[in-house]
Amino acid sequence: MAEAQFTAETSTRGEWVRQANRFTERITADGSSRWPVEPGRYRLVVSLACPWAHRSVIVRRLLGLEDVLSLGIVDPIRDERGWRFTLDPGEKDPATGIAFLSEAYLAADPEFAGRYTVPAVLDVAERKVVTNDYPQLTLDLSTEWAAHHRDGAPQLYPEHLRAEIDEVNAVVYADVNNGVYRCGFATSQQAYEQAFERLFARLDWLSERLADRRYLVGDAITEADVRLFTTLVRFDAAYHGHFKCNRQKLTEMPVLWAYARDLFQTPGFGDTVDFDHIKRHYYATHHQINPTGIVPAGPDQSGWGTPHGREALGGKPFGTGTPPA
Ligand SMILES: N[C@@H](CCC(=O)N[C@@H](CS)C(=O)NCC(=O)O)C(=O)O
Repeated sequence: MAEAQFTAETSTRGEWVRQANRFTERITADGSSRWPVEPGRYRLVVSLACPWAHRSVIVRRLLGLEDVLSLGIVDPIRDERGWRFTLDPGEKDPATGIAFLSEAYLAADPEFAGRYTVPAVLDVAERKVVTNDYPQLTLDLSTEWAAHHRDGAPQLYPEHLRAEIDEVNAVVYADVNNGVYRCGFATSQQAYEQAFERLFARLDWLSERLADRRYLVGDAITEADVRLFTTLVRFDAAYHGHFKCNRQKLTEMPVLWAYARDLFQTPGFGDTVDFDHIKRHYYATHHQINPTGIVPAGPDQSGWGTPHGREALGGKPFGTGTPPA
């Protein structure tokens, strides 16, 4: 399946073009969509390997939504039927009873012929996908789910910073979050080199931006930091080798490395990272890139806990709020 999809999402010039999100319904506070916010009704299904899913895991934890929105974690290794609940007892998701994420996609749309992707939010009782629209999902956790946030939850998408957050997110998405995939999944030298140039030019821009400010927008963590973090934390473990994003390692870009360590050491970030799932997923499931499926033993991850010195730049990670427990 991976091979076929790979071809389907490659342009004639060898560029990787990501499929659109198919299920874009929203879960809303006022119930104006078909799907009202309701504690216990929905389940967030993720792979801990996936950067798009990882965003939602971080935001859910930062906002303290664990008790109202449950979490299902799939096996980092997909088989030809896609994501599986093989980590759970009986190899079924305990909340919905499904064995494959595809069951929930096909329940929502029997004709669905795209990739079955994470993150996906399921209606537990109906066992079907409500949304796989990952960019909207985390924003909605900040806004639509506000009535259920924990005391002291940070403002990840504050109104007065939204325009700037959106602007940063757009370039980080195009050049960095998706840029690493465009490097890794390119099938022509030229497409790879173009993606590579754009990626590292943007990382240089980010290094400059973050040299004298602790966070990307404002002086506390926001959605923009969450989105950049999930790519940076995978950089040396997966993208540098597997996707050939190798002008430098993250550990060789001093500002970004300190910034990433600062976030890693912030509750809600590092404690949601699973390097084992990350490495096994990338190296063992993209057969077109790594046919042997051998998962590298490195890199040494011990540097993540070392002092970063960025407190000196000021800013407070949670603003007027507090860290999650
Ligand atoms: N929904 C987006 C982004 C989410 C995404 O790509 N998730 C990956 C994991 S990082 C996935 O679930 N892939 C499943 C597949 O390719 O079959 C997409 O379709 O490209």
